[in-house]
Amino acid sequence: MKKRDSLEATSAWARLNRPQAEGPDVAMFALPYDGAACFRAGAAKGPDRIRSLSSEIPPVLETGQDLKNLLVRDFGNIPFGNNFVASYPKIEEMITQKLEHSFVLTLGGDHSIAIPVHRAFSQKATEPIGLIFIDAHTDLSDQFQGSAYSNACPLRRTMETASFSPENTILVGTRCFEPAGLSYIQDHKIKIYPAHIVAERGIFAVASEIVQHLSGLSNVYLSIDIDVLDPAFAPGTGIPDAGGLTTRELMTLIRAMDALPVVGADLVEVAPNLDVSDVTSFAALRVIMEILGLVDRRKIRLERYTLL
Ligand SMILES: [Mn+2]
Repeated sequence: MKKRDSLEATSAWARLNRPQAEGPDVAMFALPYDGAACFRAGAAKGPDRIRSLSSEIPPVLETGQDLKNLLVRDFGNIPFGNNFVASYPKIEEMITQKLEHSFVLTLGGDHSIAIPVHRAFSQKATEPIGLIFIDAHTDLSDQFQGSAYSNACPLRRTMETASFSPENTILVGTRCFEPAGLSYIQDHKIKIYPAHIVAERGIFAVASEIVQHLSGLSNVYLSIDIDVLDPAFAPGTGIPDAGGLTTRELMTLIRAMDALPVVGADLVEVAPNLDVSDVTSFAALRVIMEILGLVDRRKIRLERYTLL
């Protein structure tokens, strides 16, 4: 009863949710699945917790940007049966349907939920997609604990799609490398800004290089694992790895992507059961608001701000 209320409530998502909107600017989906978490589960409860807290925040960014004209529609939790991988085609279909008219923002769940989402973007795209993969981990294992669909594998699966590619992918905030992931990065010469480089060089310098590197593309996608943040800022996640970004750096980074045609995003791995005082969910809300801010500014500047 309560969940249904918050999903259909216009108070959700900083009072921006419009449950009846046709062709919204932003179509939000949640995939509350954490069956692929290779360590501690809990991210399945992330979307409901973030959604319920989202009524508590105002629709204005820290810069003073008011999002009141942005049409957001939460399509809720996508249903899947007992076999998540078997439901990929259904998920892909739901996402591709929305890509004609809307920026698609997907909430996880563990990071494996990005596999069908990225496949949907890849199928629908007519132009290559740049990927900014913001994560403590590389997620590039071909298999992990016997599964090709573990949350240690999503970036590897994405690299196998037609529209994403190593040359158009940039990793940010990385600090935990499985040897297989490290070799893949080296072999494919993937551009990477590990967390220590972000700390040394500053987020503005890194952001402007990212913009330069991807500026020739028509589509850019953000995949954000909340564990990119230092555990001090986001303790509520499956594998909190020390030495990460600050929430401030992450918000600044997203805002600096203004110069790129960002057409979609996912935010994953918020695990409320591992959280302290909801700080991770609230950090996720800040991230979501900055993403909405990107879409809002693009909408003001351009007629078309969806996938090409
Ligand atoms: Mn990840």
